[in-house]
Amino acid sequence: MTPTPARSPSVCRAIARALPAVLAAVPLGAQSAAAIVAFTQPPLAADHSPDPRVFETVLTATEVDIEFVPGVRTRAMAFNGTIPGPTIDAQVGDTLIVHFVNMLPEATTLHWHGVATPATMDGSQLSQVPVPRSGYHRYEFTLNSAGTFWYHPHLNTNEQVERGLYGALIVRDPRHDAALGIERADERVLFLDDVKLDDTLDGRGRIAPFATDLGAPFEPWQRAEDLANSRIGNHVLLNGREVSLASVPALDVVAGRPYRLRLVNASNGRIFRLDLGDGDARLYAIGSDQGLWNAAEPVVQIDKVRNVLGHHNELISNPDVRKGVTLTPGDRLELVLVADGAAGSSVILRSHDFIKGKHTAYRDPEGNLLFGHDHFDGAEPEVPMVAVTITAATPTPAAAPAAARYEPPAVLRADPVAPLVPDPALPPLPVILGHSQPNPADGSLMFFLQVDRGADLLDAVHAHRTAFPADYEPRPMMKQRADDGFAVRVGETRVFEVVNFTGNDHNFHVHGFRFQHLDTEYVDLDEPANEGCEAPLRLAFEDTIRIPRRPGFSLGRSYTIVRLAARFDDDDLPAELRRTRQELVAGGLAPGPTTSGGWVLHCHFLEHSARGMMSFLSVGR
Ligand SMILES: [Cu+2]
Repeated sequence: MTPTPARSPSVCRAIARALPAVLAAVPLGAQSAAAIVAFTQPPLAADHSPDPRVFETVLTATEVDIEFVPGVRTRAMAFNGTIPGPTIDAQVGDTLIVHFVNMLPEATTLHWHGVATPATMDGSQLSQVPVPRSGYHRYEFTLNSAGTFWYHPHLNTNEQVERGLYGALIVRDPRHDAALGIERADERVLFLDDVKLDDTLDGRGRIAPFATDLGAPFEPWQRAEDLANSRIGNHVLLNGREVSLASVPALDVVAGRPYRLRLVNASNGRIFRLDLGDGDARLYAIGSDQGLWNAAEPVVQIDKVRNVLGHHNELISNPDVRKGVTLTPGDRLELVLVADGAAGSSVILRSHDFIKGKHTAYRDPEGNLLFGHDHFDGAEPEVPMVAVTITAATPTPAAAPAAARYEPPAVLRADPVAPLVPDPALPPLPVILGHSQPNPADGSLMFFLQVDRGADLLDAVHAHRTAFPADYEPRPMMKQRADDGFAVRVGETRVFEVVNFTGNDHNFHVHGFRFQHLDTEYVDLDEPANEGCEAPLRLAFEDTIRIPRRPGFSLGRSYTIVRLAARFDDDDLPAELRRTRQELVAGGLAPGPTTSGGWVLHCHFLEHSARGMMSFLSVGR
C-alpha cells in the first residue's frame, strides 16, 4: 500500500509557509505632496414604496458622456446617469424591488453580487433571459443578510463594468449598527476602480479597445498580456473620478469621531491594497464581503522590502497580506477610520501595487507567443486614494468627552459567525483553474475554471505527487455541456478545492451562496522550500476570494489549492429569512423561459471570466 500524505478536507499539511527570508525590511519612502479635490460619493437611490419593509426603486442603464478624468469627456455607461450608480440603502428583511430599464445599445442583466437571491433573480446569463435593448425587467427578492454588496451587469461583463455600470447595495442590520455606534451620516461608500482610456491625441478620452474583442486592433503580444493580466486601467478611479498626485479627494473628518468606510473593488483586473500613510490616525478592518467579522482588526501599515524575485532587486510594498488590506476584483471591505490629530493635519489612505503574477508576452525564434515568468509587477509607486483631513471640531462641550477617543467594540456582532462544518462523507468539489498558451496569430487565449466531477484526478495527482496530466482537456464556459457543472443538493455543506495551476493570481466567486476559507496549500514537486500551508486570516463569510498563483515554476508540477466550506441552504438564518427549496434549486445550463439554468462560479478578473474561466453549480432537491 502506498502511503499518502494526509488530505483531510479542511487541513493541509501543517508546514509553516516559508516566506522568503531574503525580503528584508527597509524604511518607508517619504510621502509625496498632492493636490486636493472634494470627496464625492454616489447618490442614494430613491425608495418609492410607502411600505417601510419594501425598498422599491428604478434603475435605468444608459450611455452617458462623463469625465473620469477632469476636462476629458468619455462616452461611458451608467445607472441613472452617474458612475457609480445610486446606492441602495436597505435593511435585513426588506423586500427589494428594482424596475430595471435597459436603454443601452446592447442586451444586459443585473447581478446582485454577494446577495443570496432566489435562483431566477441572480441576474447571471444562466439564471435569466438577458434584458434586450429597450427592455424592462423586474427584480424582486428579500434581503436576507447584512453586508456591503454591489450590483453590476452579468453579460458582456468586462466591457459593461469597465464602462461604468456598477453601484452599491447596502443591507443593514440595526443591531450591528447600534453596537458599532457610528452615525449613518458618518458612513462613506468608496468604489475602487480603474479605466483604460485611449490617451493618444486623436483618441483622447475614448475607452480603449477590449482585448476580448478579437476584431479590435491589437498586436498579438499586447492582446495576450491584456487577457493574461486582465485589463489594467491607465487611470485609477475613486467613485468614478480619477485620483492621481494632481488630484486627491479630501475626506473631511472630525478628530476622534469614527467613520465607517464601505469599499468595493469594481475594477476588471487591479488588486487594491490599502493602508494609511504616516500621521495621527487609526484604521480598523471590521468586515468584508458578507458583513461584519466577529472582531475588529487594526490595519497594519505596509512597509517596503526588497523584491529579490524581480530583475532589479527593487523596493516593493511588502506582499505579506497580513499587512494593509487587500481587495481583489469584486471584493468588499468595511473599515473604521478614526483620526486623532490636530485640526488641519491630514493622513493619506494610499493604494499599493501587489505582485499578482503579471505576465509579459514575447515571441520566440520559432514565432510562438510565450509568457515570461518574471515578476515585473509589485513595484509601481503608491497611489494616494484619499486625503483624510481633520477639520476643526465643532465646539459642542457636552459631546466632547464621548468623542475623545473611539475604539471599536470588542464584540462586533451579537450573532457571531460560526464555523461551517463540512460533511466528511461527501467528497470535495475540485475546481481547476488554468489557461491555454496564446494563439501566435492574434494573441488570444482561453481560460477555464473546470470542475473535476468525481474523476478524482486531483486526488491522484496530490496523493502520489505526480505531475498533472498534460493531456487534460479543458472546457472553457462557452464549450460546457449541461452535465459539466457540479451537482450538489440543498442542505449539503461541502468543500470547494480551488486549484490554481497558473503563474498568476485569480479569484473565485460563487453566486447565491457564501463560503468560509479553510486553508491554502502551496505544492511544488520540484522545490520543497516553496511548499507550505496558510491558515485563513480570520473566520468570516466571503463570496469572492483571492486564489494565489502557484509557488513554483513548472506547469503541472506546482499548484496552489484554496479550500473553502460552503453550505447550500440558508438554515443558519432565522426561518423567516430563508429561501425556499424551490428558490435554491437550479441547473442544467440552458435556462427555460423564467427559470434558472444554474448558479455560476467564476474568476472575477473580468477578462478571465469573459474568456471562459467560469462554470456552474446545479443544485438539486
Ligand atoms: Cu482569473
